[in-house]
Amino acid sequence: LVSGEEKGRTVRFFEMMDGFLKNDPVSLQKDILDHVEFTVARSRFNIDDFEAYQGMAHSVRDRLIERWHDTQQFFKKKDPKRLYYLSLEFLMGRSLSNSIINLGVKDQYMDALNQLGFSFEILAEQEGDAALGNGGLARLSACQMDSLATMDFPAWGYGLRYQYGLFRQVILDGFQHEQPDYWLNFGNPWEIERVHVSYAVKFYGTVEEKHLNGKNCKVWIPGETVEAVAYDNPIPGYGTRNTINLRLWAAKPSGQYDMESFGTGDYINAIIDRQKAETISSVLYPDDRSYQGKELRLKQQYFFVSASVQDIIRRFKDSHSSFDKFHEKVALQLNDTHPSLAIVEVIRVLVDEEHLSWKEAWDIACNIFSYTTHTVVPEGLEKIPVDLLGSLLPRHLQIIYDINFSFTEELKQRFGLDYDRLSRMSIIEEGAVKNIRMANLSIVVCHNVNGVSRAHLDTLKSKVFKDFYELWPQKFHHKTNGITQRRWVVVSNPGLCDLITKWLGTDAWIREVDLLLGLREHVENKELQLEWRTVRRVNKIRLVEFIEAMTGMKVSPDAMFDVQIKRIHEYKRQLLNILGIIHRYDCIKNMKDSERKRVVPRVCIIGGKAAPGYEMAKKIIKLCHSVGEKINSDPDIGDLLKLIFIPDYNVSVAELVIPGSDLSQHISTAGHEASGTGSMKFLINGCLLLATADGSTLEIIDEIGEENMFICGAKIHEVAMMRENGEAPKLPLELVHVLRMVRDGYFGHEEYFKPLCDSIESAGDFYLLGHDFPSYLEAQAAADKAFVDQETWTKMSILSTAGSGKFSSDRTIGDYAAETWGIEPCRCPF
Ligand code: T68
Repeated sequence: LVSGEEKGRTVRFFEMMDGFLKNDPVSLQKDILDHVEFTVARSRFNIDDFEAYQGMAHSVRDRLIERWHDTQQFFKKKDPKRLYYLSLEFLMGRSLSNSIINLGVKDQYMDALNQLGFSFEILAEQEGDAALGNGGLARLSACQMDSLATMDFPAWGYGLRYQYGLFRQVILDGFQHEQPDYWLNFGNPWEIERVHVSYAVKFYGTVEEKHLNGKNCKVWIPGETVEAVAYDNPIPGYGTRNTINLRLWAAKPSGQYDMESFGTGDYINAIIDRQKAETISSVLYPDDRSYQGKELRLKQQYFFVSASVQDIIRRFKDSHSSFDKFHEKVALQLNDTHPSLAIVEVIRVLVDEEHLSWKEAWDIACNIFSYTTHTVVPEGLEKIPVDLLGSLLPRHLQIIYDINFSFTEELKQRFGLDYDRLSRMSIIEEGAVKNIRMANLSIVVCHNVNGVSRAHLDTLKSKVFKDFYELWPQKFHHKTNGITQRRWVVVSNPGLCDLITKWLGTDAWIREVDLLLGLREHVENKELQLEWRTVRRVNKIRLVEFIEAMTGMKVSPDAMFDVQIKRIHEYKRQLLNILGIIHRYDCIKNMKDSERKRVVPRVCIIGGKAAPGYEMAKKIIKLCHSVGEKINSDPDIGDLLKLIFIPDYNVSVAELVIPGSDLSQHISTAGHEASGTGSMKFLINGCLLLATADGSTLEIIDEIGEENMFICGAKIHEVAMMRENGEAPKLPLELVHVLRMVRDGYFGHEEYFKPLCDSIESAGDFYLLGHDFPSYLEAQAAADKAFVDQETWTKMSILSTAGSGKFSSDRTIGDYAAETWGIEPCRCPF
């Protein structure tokens, strides 16, 4: 409620501010120059590109903040059910282009910069990536934030503001080296520090039983307290005024003093000790699949969860006097189990601090939480040693035991004393080291458990969560992943964006992606085909220049650009790709001149990071370099084949590479990729896919037809059968020959590469490279054949874009909103 006096003051202030910020080129120029002079504190008479970027970024930030305020005010007034999206990783990439496009001011900024004598493209290049995440899971959360904002959902993201994002990959003599990514070095114009929004987060200590207000209560006396300070990152929607918030927490020493350590006179050491608190948010863990039960990782998880839960409850209490409506106003989404301590924290706060009964707190938790898993194998599930959790969070351990007690009682009622089942399903894993199974905890409490593709849900039901599916089939669902067409076409492929808009006669597809289907009716049109090829050619030339700048290699844009970019993993089988390239090289070497004329020239591009401790992945990177060196310098081969490794793969590299690729590879061993989202970015950009029938590829086949793709390899059920039978299939001769070349030192370093060869030839070939090699080569041959006929290729490319609508994160978010979160759009008036 706003008093008359306050209202009058607001109107007066608004008039003094001259209404909303103006977006005509002259106003933009003035704002940019003001920021250069007063925010960046550089002379406006001598501005370099970086300073101009900073000035521009700050002027965009002002416009974001304006809309952010309006949106938050509007949400406050309407008090809709809000979604809180908890993720330990957000891979946002750059913000400048995306922001001005979503704000609808790109053209005005282009004009303004031109008049000032700057090129937008050059300024955009000044920005570094925000890389607060590892791979698919983290980029998914970024795409989903964009969709939440665009679709007007009242949502908040919560995460951790790491000082060091994902490491930078430097290649020296073909080996990966990791360097720190101190991304905040030059300031970050996209965040707003909220020194007044901070919460104390407690660790360690003991739990005491106290009698308060006639009740027995547990009181947690912490051993350490750290302050969580909020940094807000506005996320603008496209075609709407709505700008939602991504709130990231940074750790700071607590304002509460431990008088004893200060009282002992060791003032300097007491300060230094307190400073150590900041390490909690200092660095992102670079392992994208394994869990090591490290104390710092657990601290990070609890730190961000505790601050977020306090913030959510504080916001709710601002406008509600009891918790009766909490479940009608709050939905909490767990992006994998990394934030699953939020479940325990909500129960703890409601019972210990808000004095609700256990039953009330339990019912609330069961109603508000949903969980999405990104894992396909039981070994990939997160476990935390009981001792570690008990010492860091003693009260939480008690609560977990209480939850487990009720749960196992329920199991006994249902299944009798089936001890095998009980031990499989228990939240506590017994053994030499007792562990807490975070997935079991999440499934027990969450009302909804989602997989990330149809095939993934099948695996969850039949393998990973089989027991739980039998108990609660109604909890299990899938929401096939998606990517945002704003970043992955509008920002990164403006040529294609304009072309699509021209042929559809509208740019409405940027919000309603299903309209892309309309391209199908024009697929036979020669004019469209020609324009399509022209746009793709321009993108390829841009990629050629980038490759030369990064690697010094000149490649021909006439060749087929064949790309595999993603984290390096044995199951993703970059090794299969490289062995295929060796085979191709060997074939060309042995060809007569007349045969060579028929070879389709290829530029093979591989990029991706290996987790620092993942030896096999690092060997794959080195093999790629050694093979590349040999092929690229072989005068016999010339432009027929090139192998390029693009170092330091990240979001902005992907934005450049994807629009310039002809063919992309998604060749995980079937059953190992939960979904895969890279394929969707290539698809919407009209790049053809060479893929195994795994994860979301199966749904892509349904949408665009197998005839428009190159599918190879064993199917999921075939892999399962081969594994069950324990058969090690006989390796095809072509593969044996290629492996022999590696073993014989054809590419040098034979000792170093030996484990790679052994993994296929003597260690059981777990990822089935041997089995899939022949059909992989066939798929590659089919791609060559199709590429020769450029008209057919172009049609396949157009049909790929046309059929990609299902794989927009707008569709995913719409499904989550309706089926899981129960939230409605809340659109801020313009
Ligand atoms: C990926 N998972 C899946 N995990 O592998 C991929 N894990 O199939 C899927 O498309 C994507 O999630 C989105 O659903 C990951 O990226 C991680 O990055 C990760 C990080 C830390 C710990 C465990």
